[in-house]
Amino acid sequence: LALGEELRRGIAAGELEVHYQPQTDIARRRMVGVEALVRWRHPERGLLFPDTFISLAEDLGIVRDLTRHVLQTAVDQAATWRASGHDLSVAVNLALADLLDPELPAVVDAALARSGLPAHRLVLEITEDVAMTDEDHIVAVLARLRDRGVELALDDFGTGLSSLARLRRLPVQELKIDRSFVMGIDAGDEDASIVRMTIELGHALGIRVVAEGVETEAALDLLASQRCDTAQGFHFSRPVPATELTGLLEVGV
Ligand code: G
Ligand code: G
Ligand code: MN
Ligand code: NA
Repeated sequence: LALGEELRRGIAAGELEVHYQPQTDIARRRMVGVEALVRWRHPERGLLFPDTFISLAEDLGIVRDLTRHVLQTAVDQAATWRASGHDLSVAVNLALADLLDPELPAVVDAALARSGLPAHRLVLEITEDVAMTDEDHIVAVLARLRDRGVELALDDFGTGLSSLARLRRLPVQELKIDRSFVMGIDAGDEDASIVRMTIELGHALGIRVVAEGVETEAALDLLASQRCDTAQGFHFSRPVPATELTGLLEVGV
């Protein structure tokens, strides 16, 4: 648990950083939002990615501290971009422990109030697996969050065990197609069929659809022909620090 103790210390010492990955409106070819992705600037080990410490934070019961930091940082940053004329949404990932935290709605309210960011510019991402867990309680928590005017996204869609009946009951405004379906997409292949079907499902339910893992112009063109709403991926940018994202906004990505 050495790394766990270090993570407690690192969070308290302000070693977590938030990077941002652009989300582009496909029809208008314009950046409309960012996803906030946490990194840990470890003093000896360098920049650590969330796959090395999120599950550790969950095991230690400190993911709420991590989420509070990411949420406040991301919302403040989106308010700063907004003040300089860039009206972006900002998406923050939540873990199961966050949804089970009775203080979460108040934490969200406080972050929005402090920053002045309009609630509808905050998107909270919940993975498909989490959304399908302990369903009635999760649906109630999501509804409480939704009452604040924040938007809700179902992340990694297609990889978990979604039922259409549950999907219909979830108050989500966005589906994020998992990157495993999008990265190697080619017209006429099975992934293209799955993606097309997912876009149609989302639209039939009045939900916008984001494709993750868009790495090529060809993938983007195919998604455009399938009327996908938004694209995110290395074709536009990898996740970058706020100052670099500001640079991308200024050149008009
Ligand atoms: O680039 P990437 O390595 O950032 O992200 C890897 C995974 O970590 C993704 O599944 C992402 O959802 C998750 N992740 C990134 N940032 C956060 C965060 O702030 N909180 C939570 N709970 N998960 C995150
Ligand atoms: O929350 P989620 O699992 O969706 O986090 C997004 C993850 O996907 C991050 O780890 C991010 O670095 C990664 N990612 C974003 N765009 C791409 C891409 O185009 N290709 C690949 N391989 N990974 C990506
Ligand atoms: Mn995500
Ligand atoms: Na995802």
